[in-house]
Amino acid sequence: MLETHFILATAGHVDHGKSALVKALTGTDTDRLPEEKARKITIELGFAQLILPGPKGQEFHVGIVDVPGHEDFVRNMIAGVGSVDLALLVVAADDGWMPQTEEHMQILTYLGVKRFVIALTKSDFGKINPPRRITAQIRDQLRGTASAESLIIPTSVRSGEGIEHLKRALALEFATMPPPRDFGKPRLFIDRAFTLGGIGTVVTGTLTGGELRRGQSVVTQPQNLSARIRSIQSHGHDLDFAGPGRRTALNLPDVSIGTRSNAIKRGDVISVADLGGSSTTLNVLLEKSPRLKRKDSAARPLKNETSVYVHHGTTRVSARIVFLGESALGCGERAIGQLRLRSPLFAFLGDRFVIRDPSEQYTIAGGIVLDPDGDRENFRSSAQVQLLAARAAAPDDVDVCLQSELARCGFAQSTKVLLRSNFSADEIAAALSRLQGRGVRVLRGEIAADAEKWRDLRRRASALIDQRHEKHPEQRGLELADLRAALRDQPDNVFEALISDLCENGFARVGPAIARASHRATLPPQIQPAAEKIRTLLAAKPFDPPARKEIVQDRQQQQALRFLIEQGEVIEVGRDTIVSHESFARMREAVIAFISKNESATVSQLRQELETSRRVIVPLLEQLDRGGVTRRIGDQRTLAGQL
Ligand SMILES: Nc1nc2c(ncn2[C@@H]2O[C@H](COP(=O)(O)OP(=O)(O)OP(=O)(O)O)[C@@H](O)[C@H]2O)c(=O)[nH]1
Ligand SMILES: [Mg+2]
Repeated sequence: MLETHFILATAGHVDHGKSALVKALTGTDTDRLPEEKARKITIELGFAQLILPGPKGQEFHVGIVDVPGHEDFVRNMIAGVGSVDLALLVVAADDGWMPQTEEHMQILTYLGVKRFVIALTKSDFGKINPPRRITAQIRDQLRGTASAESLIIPTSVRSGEGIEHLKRALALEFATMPPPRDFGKPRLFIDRAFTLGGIGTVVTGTLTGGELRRGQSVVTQPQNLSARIRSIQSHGHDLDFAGPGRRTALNLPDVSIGTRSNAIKRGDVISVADLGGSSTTLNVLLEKSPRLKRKDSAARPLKNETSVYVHHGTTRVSARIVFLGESALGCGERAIGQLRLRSPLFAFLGDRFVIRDPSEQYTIAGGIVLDPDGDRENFRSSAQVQLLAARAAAPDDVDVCLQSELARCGFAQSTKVLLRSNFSADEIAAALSRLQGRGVRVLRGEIAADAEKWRDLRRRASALIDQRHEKHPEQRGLELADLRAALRDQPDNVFEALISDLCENGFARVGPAIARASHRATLPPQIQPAAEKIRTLLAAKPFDPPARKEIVQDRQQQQALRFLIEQGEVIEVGRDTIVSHESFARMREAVIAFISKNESATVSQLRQELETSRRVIVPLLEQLDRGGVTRRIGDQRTLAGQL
């Protein structure tokens, strides 16, 4: 049977019957704490499982998160609804749309929840307040929203009315929804962390974005702490792996619970190592709900430099808001800004968040992360402003996000670009190939580059090579090490991609240098006499020429010698020993002939045979050893091929 996993969260005003409804649907009492029992309200998140048959024989395994409705616990409510597929918004028939019904609705909207089913609870109170009137009030509240057409189902846990209808309605809703996205980037936002005797640390949360496996190494963010998953459970069942949309418990025996940097706690995120780290500056698109009523305190314009709480995943951190342009954000408005966080968050491009005031009384805004690696100093640089403007208009468009990233940074490793985003590696790769030739270039399959920035880099490189040819026509080209230093040390793979790109476009590698393919090194006339002098000196005593420093004494001679070496006419035998190519070949033959005849020979025998000096023969033999011609055994040389 096809099992699909979804997460549903309740929402709605205090005392409207959320927990009672979850109990009627699942049999689970989600209010477990003594304080919850005593006060008859929900304080902490509660969890239950509902298995629903689908219309086509499928089975929906629904993890339910039951949230508190009381205004003092909105913080817990937000932590429960960070990664939900569907909201079950509860409105009591005897009370109607109330302040936390509204606040929860705004929070869910800020967090991007698009699917709602509305339960009109306590329908047994219908005589006091006819359901039709409340239904009309609810429709009124939903008008113009994504949830305007949501089903409104009267229910009563007293009479049992509507419970089966609600189950069918939920199943039909799930049947039209795609399963939670698996984009290969798992994150489990921890909502509970505790220690079990004999088992050790256990954390629970809603898993999103990818899979986690038993035995897998994971990393806890933001403290970047490694751990290994010993076991996984979901709703009390052991699993080999868990996927997105599942309530998930992980046993992490290697780490302890606490607030120190080597411990984990509620609010932290379990993820995998290759997704980068956390950051303390987020560039974001902020919005303030158009639903806020002008007289509400929450409706006051959000001013630049305000201190707020940012709620992301199951955590919240203090932050200062800095707008890019505006001085304040009013209801129904959007603005690009930067969240300067007091402590780091593990956020992705595309993540949503909620903003509350510092006294934690009001939900005042929400938004979406446009760039998880904000830069405080360069926030208003033109490259940054362009990136933010493009993404603010289309934060879910992978092409836009990719193009803007490359336009800002120039080049990046194609497997690392947009790593901390809600796009999968496949989506990014597909976007890269779509954008090839449209402002983006992919080089050697591994470097993604902004086409214009790449052209610039190539232009700079070819200008440097041409300059070298012009200034030093006697040289074979520009040494790669010099080119790299002049281009301010690009990373290895960018530099290699640049060299191969140049080599496909009119340049060629010549040993450790690069040159125009058409370049032929020539000695300028004023240096030719110096070259002649070197030739003459080397030819006078071909096997025992003078030391290099005696041959080369001025700049012109240095230039001439470099030319002769690069052309292969002169061989550098040792640091202070040069011989002509012809002499080198003859000495090599003589060494081979002598050893062939005698099986082996000492340095001194070979020196006498060649009538040369130790200064020449020692480095010559070392070079022949390195070249695989001879082999040194003790103080004897044999031919390398003999053994
Ligand atoms: N008559 C009647 N009472 C109900 C119904 N559903 C819930 N109640 C009562 O309403 C009260 C509140 O119910 P809860 O389920 O705790 O409400 P809640 O929305 O979970 O409250 P918080 O979690 O604190 O926000 C309880 O006394 C329930 O017995 C119903 O369908 N009919
Ligand atoms: Mg409750």
